[in-house]
Amino acid sequence: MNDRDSNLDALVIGAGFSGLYQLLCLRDRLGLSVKVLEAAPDLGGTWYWNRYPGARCDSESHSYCYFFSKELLEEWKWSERYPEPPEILRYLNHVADKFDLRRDICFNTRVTAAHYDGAANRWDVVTESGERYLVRYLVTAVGCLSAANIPQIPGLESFAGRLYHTGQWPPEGVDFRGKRVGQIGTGSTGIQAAPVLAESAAHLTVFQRTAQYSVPARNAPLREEFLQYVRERHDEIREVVRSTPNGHPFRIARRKVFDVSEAERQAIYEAAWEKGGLQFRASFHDVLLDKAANDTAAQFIKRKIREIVKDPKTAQALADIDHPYAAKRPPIDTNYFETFNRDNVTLVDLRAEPIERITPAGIKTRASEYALDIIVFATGFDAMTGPLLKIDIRGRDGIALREAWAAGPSTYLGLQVPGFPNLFTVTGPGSPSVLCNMPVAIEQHVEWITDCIAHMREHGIDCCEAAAEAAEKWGEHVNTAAHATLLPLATHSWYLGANIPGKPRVFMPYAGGMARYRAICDDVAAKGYEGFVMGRAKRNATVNDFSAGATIASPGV
Ligand code: NA7
Repeated sequence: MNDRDSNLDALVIGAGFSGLYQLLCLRDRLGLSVKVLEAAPDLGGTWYWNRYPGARCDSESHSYCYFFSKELLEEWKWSERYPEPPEILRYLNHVADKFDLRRDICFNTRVTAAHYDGAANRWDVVTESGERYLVRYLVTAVGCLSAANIPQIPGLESFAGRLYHTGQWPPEGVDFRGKRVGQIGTGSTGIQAAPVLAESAAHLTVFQRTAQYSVPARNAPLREEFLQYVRERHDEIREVVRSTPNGHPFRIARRKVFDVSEAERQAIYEAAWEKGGLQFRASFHDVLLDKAANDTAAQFIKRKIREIVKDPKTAQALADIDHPYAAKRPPIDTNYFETFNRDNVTLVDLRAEPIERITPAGIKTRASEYALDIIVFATGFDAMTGPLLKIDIRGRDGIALREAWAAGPSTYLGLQVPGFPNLFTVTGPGSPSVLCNMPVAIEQHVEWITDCIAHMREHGIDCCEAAAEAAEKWGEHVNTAAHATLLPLATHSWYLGANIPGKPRVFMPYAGGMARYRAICDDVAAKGYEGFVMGRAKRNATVNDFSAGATIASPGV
């Protein structure tokens, strides 16, 4: 093992949207010495790994970007309404070049452990190849959806063909021509992948456990007039993404579902369907708040599915959706339902015939055996907590994060965990994160963390830690915010951790809305970081001996 590198102030784990901006803020705004450690051979985070066929961003490109630099906004031009991974990677590379970020990123460097050394008030960070760093501040920028979930189906290792997970896609791509392909999973990813796989595979068999709603994305190249509009209105767009609950560049309608007549309602849904995208969800104010209101949107989409899909049995299986619309992450698609009208595509309804095992030749369900050359797992992620728990993170007194979160994640504002001083978690559980257009959530977190560290340095504070009481109250608030919506009614959603066997069922993202969350965070900071214990760690003493004057205040919720 190498000697510890103690010359850095801060380490950032991950070089996606979060890590790049966090590096820029800590290095160029605060003047800290910082390095980013990234497991992949290149930058991009989610977009480095998710290069499966059909992969696209579900946020509209003109809002899927950083807003901190006017110059950056003005010089970048997106080509499509929803960009594909190569274009997003080009954008992130442009950002990295413009701000000279690469020189402080170590690629192919996976962090395996991070232990808090109380005596030194430093994080002792270890990588897979044995490098060690001793730093004051540790920021995780590991993403919410980066720990791939490959379900442990019996016989998995016996399969004689090739297996791929969409979130670990080989950069060189996969040739599906002439192959019998099985796709397990019909979430946002599977819904994007199936139409593209069907175009090149000899046959595609889609294994569906839970039917999902989907609305057409209506992707298209961006016309010059639109680009011109965006160029002239960056401030306005920025204002919208910062003031709407989901950080998207459109506002949620004020009208409620039953404020309008049945005919008017259908016309509104029809127009939203034609327009496409996540905006469908914003057609009425109460779609995600009132079950009867939600039913009208659900019925509209189910009717569309039955109209599109010609085979009545397949249509029935696709439209047999058991949860409210948008209670699971709502996918958007390009010809997903139409794909089931192709001769080379079959839907297998796993509710009727569950998978029994994977065999050398394919997938065996209760009713049949499907011969396959390739299986694509579009089975999602151990979301939000998974990427953090993959690292052996230990806080004060050697407490493991895994132990601290045995009953589910506990954080204050999704930014810090009690018992883990100076550890900041960008888009951690308990923050809006996945319920928001991600770059908007990321920018807010990165800037808040930067301001917090600046505050510490200005005031000679060298230790910041979420107070246990504040985290407890915040956890209650996160739970209350979720239950004010229909989101918890999808009892099998990954928002609740329900997709991972044995994972505690806790609603993880903050559903109170990004704008409200931003106001809470700003208020906490304005009140001297209320709910955080700010202190000076005594030299040669354990860090929980804070200097006199450290405050534990109640959280600002
Ligand atoms: P999701 O949304 O978690 O979808 C995973 C899909 O895989 C979903 O249809 C699951 O069915 C299915 N699945 C998971 N495990 C199994 C097993 N064991 N057998 C059969 N089917 C299974 O992941 P995505 O990658 O699509 O999307 C993740 C996010 O990325 C997305 O929300 C966007 O934010 C971007 P289930 O519904 O659990 O019955």
